[in-house]
Amino acid sequence: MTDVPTMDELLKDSPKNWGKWGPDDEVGALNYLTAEEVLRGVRHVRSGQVFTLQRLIGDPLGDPVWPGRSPAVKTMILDESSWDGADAPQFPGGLHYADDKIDAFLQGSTQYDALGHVWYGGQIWNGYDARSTVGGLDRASVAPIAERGVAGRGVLLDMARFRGKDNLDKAETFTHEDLLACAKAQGVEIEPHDVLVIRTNFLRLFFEQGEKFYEGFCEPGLVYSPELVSWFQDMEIPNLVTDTIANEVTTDPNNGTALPLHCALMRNLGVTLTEICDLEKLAESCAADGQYTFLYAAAPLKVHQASGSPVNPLAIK
Ligand code: UVW
Repeated sequence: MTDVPTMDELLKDSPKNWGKWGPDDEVGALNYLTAEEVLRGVRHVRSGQVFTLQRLIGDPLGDPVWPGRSPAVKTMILDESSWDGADAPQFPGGLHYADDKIDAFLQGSTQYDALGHVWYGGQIWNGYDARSTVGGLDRASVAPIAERGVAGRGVLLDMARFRGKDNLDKAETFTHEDLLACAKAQGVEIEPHDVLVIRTNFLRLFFEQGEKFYEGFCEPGLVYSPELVSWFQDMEIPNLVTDTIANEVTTDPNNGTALPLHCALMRNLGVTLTEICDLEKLAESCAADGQYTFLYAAAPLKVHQASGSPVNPLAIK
């Protein structure tokens, strides 16, 4: 496509929350999740069922990663075989132990994106200079998000089930109007400050197709429009959580840009993005008991100056 607009052109009139929470803010729309919002989430705990939303890091079946990233490599450093040889370490009393490590992209599995993870026009969230990312994020890294933690009312929007499919297809799009229709069909209302948890089950294809999954790679997801951005702004959505790698349709079919919602929602409004979640057990439960709301709680890892971090979010019903 030759006439793909720049983000500056596409998002010229798009709203920004820069400065709304002060000149040093690094957590953006998570500021909406006040103590009252946490209690609003707690009121949706009814049966005490806990669902973990993280995918297994180092899954023998592979890690679905954004093209260019590689799956986690886990290495055993010490195991019972380490104590076989003459040079084996000795501990008083005969203690043996296992040790291991992983070499992994911080965004190679279920993860929180830092607000400084993407940018355009030389500025990241809150107007900070994009040069502040050089050698590590001095501003808007994931660490402040990890420090505060995330808790509030979560609402599952099961777009795959709503469309009567096992999983959404490559490049299949939906809008905020579709989210509202999905919520209505589920008998739930999306409220201001809700953490939106959207199921597509698209990654099923990764486990079914292997490498073929990446041919003509274009994930399904939300598609940019000024109206959608205004809706997120009006609803004061703090956090968008999905089971896809990039939270939005990878290439916008209307303008050819890549990941414009990362720019409009994350960079400009400060909405935190959470990706590659496993929503299957939660979705089964919601469909069975009709309760699509829950306490959502997540504590990404505190990694210094990082652009993202692994996380195991909880949905508690
Ligand atoms: C990019 O934005 C490139 O990656 P992610 O899907 O981790 O946000």
